[in-house]
Amino acid sequence: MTNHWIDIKNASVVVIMGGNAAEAHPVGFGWVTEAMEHNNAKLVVVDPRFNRSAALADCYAPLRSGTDIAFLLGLSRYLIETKQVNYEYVKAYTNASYIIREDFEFNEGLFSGFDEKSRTYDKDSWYYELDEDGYAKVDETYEHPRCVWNLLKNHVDRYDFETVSNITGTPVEDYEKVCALIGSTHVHDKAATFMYALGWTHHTKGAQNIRSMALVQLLLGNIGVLGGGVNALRGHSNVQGATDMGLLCQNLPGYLKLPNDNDTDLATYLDNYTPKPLRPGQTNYWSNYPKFFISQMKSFWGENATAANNFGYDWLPKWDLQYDYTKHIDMMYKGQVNGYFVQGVNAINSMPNRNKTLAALCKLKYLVVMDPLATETSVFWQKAGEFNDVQPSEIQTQVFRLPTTLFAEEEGCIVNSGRWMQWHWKGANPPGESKPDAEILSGILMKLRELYKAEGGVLPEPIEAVNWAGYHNPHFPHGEEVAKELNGIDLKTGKQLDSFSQLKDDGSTSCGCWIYSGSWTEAGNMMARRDNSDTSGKGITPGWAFSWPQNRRVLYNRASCDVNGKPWDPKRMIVEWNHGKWHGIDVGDFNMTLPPKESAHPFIMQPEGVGRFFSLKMLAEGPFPEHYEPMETPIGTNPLHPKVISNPAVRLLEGVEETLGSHTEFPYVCTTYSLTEHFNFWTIHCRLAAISMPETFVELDEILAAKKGIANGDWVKVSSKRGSLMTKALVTKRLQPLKVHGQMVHTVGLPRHGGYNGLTRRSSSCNVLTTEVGDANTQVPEFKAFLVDIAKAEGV
Ligand SMILES: Nc1nc2c(c(=O)[nH]1)N[C@H]1C(S)=C(S)[C@@H](COP(=O)(O)OP(=O)(O)OC[C@H]3O[C@@H](n4cnc5c(=O)[nH]c(N)nc54)[C@H](O)[C@@H]3O)O[C@H]1N2
Ligand SMILES: Nc1nc2c(c(=O)[nH]1)N[C@H]1C(S)=C(S)[C@@H](COP(=O)(O)OP(=O)(O)OC[C@H]3O[C@@H](n4cnc5c(=O)[nH]c(N)nc54)[C@H](O)[C@@H]3O)O[C@H]1N2
Ligand SMILES: [Mo]
Repeated sequence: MTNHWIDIKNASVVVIMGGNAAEAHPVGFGWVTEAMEHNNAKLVVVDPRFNRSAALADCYAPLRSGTDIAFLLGLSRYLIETKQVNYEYVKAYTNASYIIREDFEFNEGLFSGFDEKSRTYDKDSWYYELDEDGYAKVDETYEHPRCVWNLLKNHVDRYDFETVSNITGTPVEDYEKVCALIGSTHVHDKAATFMYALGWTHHTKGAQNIRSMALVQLLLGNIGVLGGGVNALRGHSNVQGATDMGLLCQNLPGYLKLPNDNDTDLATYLDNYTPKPLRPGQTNYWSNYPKFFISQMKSFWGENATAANNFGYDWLPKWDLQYDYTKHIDMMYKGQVNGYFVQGVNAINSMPNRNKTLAALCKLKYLVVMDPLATETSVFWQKAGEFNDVQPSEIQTQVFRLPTTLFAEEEGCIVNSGRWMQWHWKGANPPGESKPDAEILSGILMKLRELYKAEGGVLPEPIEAVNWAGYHNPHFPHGEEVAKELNGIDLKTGKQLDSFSQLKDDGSTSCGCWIYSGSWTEAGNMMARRDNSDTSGKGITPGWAFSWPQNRRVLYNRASCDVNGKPWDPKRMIVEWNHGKWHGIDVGDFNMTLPPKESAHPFIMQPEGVGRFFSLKMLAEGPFPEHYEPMETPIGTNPLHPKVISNPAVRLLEGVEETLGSHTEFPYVCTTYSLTEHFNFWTIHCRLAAISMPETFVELDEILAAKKGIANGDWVKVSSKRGSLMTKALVTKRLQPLKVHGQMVHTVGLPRHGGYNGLTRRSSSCNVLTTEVGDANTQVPEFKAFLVDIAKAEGV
């Protein structure tokens, strides 16, 4: 979240789109009802299903799953057309006036630089026109035909109300109401917040869904202000922390990059990831990259990292391919992988195309499952016979089950969606022989070192050099020790650092994760603070826990006031310039020693300091979002450009295209979602949760049910090109067929529920049906829009 949970109470309009906070974030949703009760806020919900969030909404609009970009680009067009734009904000704080290169083009659904064979873009033309000093050219008059504002206007112009409704199925009356409510926040004294999660990310254009919303928020001047922002609601309790810590295969902690094959040496690597300013006088905060990175290397390798050995750079693995989940399952499936560590994931239930995952696990030599529960993955062989002729006894994969503790059975820090690092204490002792993950992994490292010492082997250096010396017990580093290391230390004085502004690139500071700097200083554990005083009444509680970065609660907050430092809305003051000084209720997201004009570039992580309507080379499929159909489309065409139907830059692993179904065979859209009564697949092991929602089901609308002769409670078979499952029908008014491109499109819904190893009724997870094709940037699978058929099951 750019903002944080409590801040939602400051919103004038709350938009829940691409998520279902009332069910999946029921505690945080309390701040939505707070805004409605005490701030007269309006709640807008846009979702294919009339869900529990919709039940409380002032305005609900249905849309076809996978069409949010058309919806939001149409909204952008409406805002520009009706002049409901925060022009002062757009002028001062966005790249609207920047000029784009002459060779940039968009035609018939494709941007310039597309290579059909590799399904990738050469992105050179998606860039600013530069002057002789390397700075981006701007045209403050907005007359230049290639300034971003004119390109944006042109790009969204195609998305008029009828076109949008024709693609999304949203009735025009509903669409107009949503547009008017959101548009009402373009004035200085109103703000809208957008709350989203999987309804936007689980698509082949997930990242562009979120970009489309960011465009709307920039047009309205809603970023960096109280009650506004771009607010991703995170899933597992510490998934924010896991992402911060470099969970993704190409990241290092603190959103630094894991080097790839092209980063041949340290100097090249630092040069590739340290941006140069794109306008004069910019903060360009990533210019500090070398300080963050070298300090991280000191934390990784300790005294073994020296200037002479490039601070251990050469010991880091260099990636050649994106080894995300679907890629490595595909490699296993093709027999290219020996062993697989599954730590805190239930791959069989949660990951796409279950039958392929099952087949892949059968090809391993060994599988290690680290989990407190006996998950379906840890007994995968029991199901393997279901879809092929392999008998469980023929499967050679050796399985090791290492029972771990659960997060509540150890102390540590959990980072919530609002970036708060909250320390927690052990709630209970773990049962049986379970061990904390850190103890298991350290045990493996110690054993590997022993083996290398005794037997030798290739590439011993990283195993030998990794810095474990500081831990009291190298077999089990404690949470406190790791937290202090992540905060960072001045190696000359041995003192904890106060902030990442003290980091150096000469090896004299050590810091595991620069954004966490300040969380454990000489004054102690800032994450354990529990003072909830809110003196401003605006939900800013600096004495509660630690909010990265720098205990800042609202990111980009320089944008809450104008170029001269005067708050756009006095009631929404976060920082202001007063009597020759900055004052504020939050830590300023800029250098507070600079006068207003010199700090008037709030997006300090961008080398040009402004928000981007045109996102340059950031994303795989284009610098502007564009509507593409889901890979499995119920209408078989793209009404905007029939030649480019789905995302052209999607990665298609070998053989996957044949696993995609067509609308003639599988006519219904299927979407999958969470239930309040269960947490993913763990709580099927919990008796009370199992009683409250004992079995899975499929939701379908009354018209489709009548057409198929299906009554409420009937057993039905749901099938996709990849597999099928049996479940019970729940016939509901919550789903309605939508009129799309001249036809009625029906959506069916499957909850994330099921499994055969817990206490609920045995069933297959919805992932028997899903496809592994994913977002072109993140590879997150298209779990929310794929095609199925449904039929009454006879004789059950
Ligand atoms: N009780 C409970 N809480 C949970 C979880 C749980 O299992 N149970 N899971 C946790 C996890 S890991 C996560 S990631 C979060 C998930 O949190 P959410 O993303 O809020 O959860 P979902 O139910 O997957 O999906 C949200 C909504 O997206 C809608 N949707 C589907 N397709 C589209 C689309 O194309 N456009 C739009 N606008 N909406 C669409 C669905 O109908 C659904 O109502 O929840 C977390 N919280
Ligand atoms: N079709 C479809 N598929 C989906 C989704 C969807 O909406 N639709 N949602 C996706 C999303 S957002 C997510 S996050 C994934 C979730 O996918 P998973 O993460 O596979 O799902 P969980 O059931 O939450 O499994 C987490 C496991 O971690 C274990 N665990 C808990 N604490 C600890 C610990 O301290 N250490 C270790 N080692 N293990 C621990 C739990 O016992 C549990 O088995 O599913 C994805 N799959
Ligand atoms: Mo999640």
